[in-house]
Amino acid sequence: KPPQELSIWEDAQKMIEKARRDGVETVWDRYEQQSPHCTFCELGLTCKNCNMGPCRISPKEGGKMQRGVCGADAHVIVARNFGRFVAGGAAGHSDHGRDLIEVLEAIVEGKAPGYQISDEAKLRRVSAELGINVDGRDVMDVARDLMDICYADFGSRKKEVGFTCRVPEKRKEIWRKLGIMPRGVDREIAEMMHRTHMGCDNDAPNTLLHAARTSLADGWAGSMIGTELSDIIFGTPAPSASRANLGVLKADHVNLLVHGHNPVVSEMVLAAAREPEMIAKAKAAGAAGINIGGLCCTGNELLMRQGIPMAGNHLMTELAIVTGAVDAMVVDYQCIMPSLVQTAACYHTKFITTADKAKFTGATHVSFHPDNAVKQARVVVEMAIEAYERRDQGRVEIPCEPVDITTGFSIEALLSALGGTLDPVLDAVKAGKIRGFTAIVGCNNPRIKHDSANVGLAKALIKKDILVLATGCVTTAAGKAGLLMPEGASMAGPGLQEVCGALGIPPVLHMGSCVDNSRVIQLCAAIANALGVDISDLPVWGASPEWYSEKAVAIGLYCVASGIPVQIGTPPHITGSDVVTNLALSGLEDLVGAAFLVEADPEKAADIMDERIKAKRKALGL
Ligand code: BF8
Repeated sequence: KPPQELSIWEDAQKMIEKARRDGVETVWDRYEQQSPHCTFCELGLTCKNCNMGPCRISPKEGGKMQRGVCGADAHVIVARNFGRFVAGGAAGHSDHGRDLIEVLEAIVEGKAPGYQISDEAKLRRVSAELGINVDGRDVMDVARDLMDICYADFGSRKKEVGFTCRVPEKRKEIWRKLGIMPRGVDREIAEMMHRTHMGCDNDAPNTLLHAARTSLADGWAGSMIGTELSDIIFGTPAPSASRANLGVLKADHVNLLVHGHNPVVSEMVLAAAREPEMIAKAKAAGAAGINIGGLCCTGNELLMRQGIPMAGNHLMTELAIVTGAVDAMVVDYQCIMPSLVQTAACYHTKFITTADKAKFTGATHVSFHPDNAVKQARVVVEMAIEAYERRDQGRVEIPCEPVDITTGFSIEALLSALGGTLDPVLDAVKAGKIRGFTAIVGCNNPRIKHDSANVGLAKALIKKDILVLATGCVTTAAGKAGLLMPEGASMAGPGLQEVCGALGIPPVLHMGSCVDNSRVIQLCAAIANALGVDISDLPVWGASPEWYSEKAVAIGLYCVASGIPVQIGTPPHITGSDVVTNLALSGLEDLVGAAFLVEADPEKAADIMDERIKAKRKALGL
């Protein structure tokens, strides 16, 4: 396919062309090789959970193969597969959250040189919320108690995870009645694996309810702990200016890209790159300096807190290397295409892994732990400088100029911009200037023209005076489209334009990484609490038009289970079961007050979302 059909962006199109010239395979090539995909698998009708199989169920009713060898029917198999998919996503976010607890533990024990408590006020505020006595106590004593409470949220000893203290009482009652109150992160994930073992939970709706519980443990515990501890350790984001697209790479600098998710690694690499000694080494190697750029979610983490520019999102990661200007890419875990090892090998790029739980054959492994991170970060930066010396400037092509963006809209930053209370925003909602909110989150997927739906939906919604919040890979998409700048409000409807003008904010607010979708649910809960209603009463949506990952499904499900309906561009592998599909698209509405909408067309999706927002506003008397 011509590059213009694969991505909406000039930088992507140019680099796809260059990859073809350079003989480098990309995700789009492999997608084509894999197409058409297996129909059984697409429908969710294959089961590999035991060694009597693998089995597949015929989608034709009445045909042969209506049950697996064990007797499981299509509904049970689809629900089991979906449950494990959600468990995978919840595990990813939550294990990331646990890594932050381990860093906090190392700080408390004095074994984490380079890490510190950067936001003591937030440490005390969050700890107090969780019932810890903070008055007059030493910061490290409070931190130790917070660490203990967070660890306990992963276990089996709680009836309700700690941050459910933020959830409106009405919502908690729904969860208790349905038996989906999250008790412990590891517990719900392990129970999901147990239930989907052969011969356990053989009732599809029952399995799906536990999938919801598992996702809630992610959103209200694993991810929320990840966000809150990241803020405490690295600082709570505040609005700042930055830039995005492949133009953030600099031909005359050592370019070091951080990719993955956890700021535990990327923050330390950034700190090392800023050391005068490292800059001197880069200059001695002939470079003008060291340029750190972000990819994917750890890029979001550095962007939110440090204003570090964003080189690209998920489908840009290979293309960044294709510029020939990336000297090193350092990664931790999640969403890192295994292909990057081969892409890097086509150039001079050093590909460096850092997490012992995410090694890549062929990569250089520099093992990061809280006690050695400062030292290892220097090793990484030195490797980038060495690679710069091998760079062939004749192969370098930086395809465009960067665009300006603004970032850093944590809840704390929003509140402080609004004078300490949500009232100005609520007033704008009541006056109809802001008609509702949508968090557009998640990924890219080669099934969909890169960023076409992410940008298309954001533009369609702001035109309807719906304020958009962006996280994850949607951030870069929105930024490249000019939607993260106050001037982007010119693309919004008149009401939103007025509010953005008055507050000096963009029509799309960057709230962080995918783990930071916890900020979105926290904000929804805070608005619901302020209005004395349930989250499902609010004129809000979640959306993930180009999602691809298990984590995105976990996010979608915890939003729905929290009362926030979610639009997705493509369905997960559940359509082989009408029981499961109907539950996802409508049945959940009766149970939790929200459901999924599958609509690939951004304009159509925006219209449907708008109708619901109208209905919710009316029910609230607005
Ligand atoms: O957690 S948005 S492609 S990078 S899964 Fe991955 Fe999707 Fe990007 Fe971050 Ni989230």
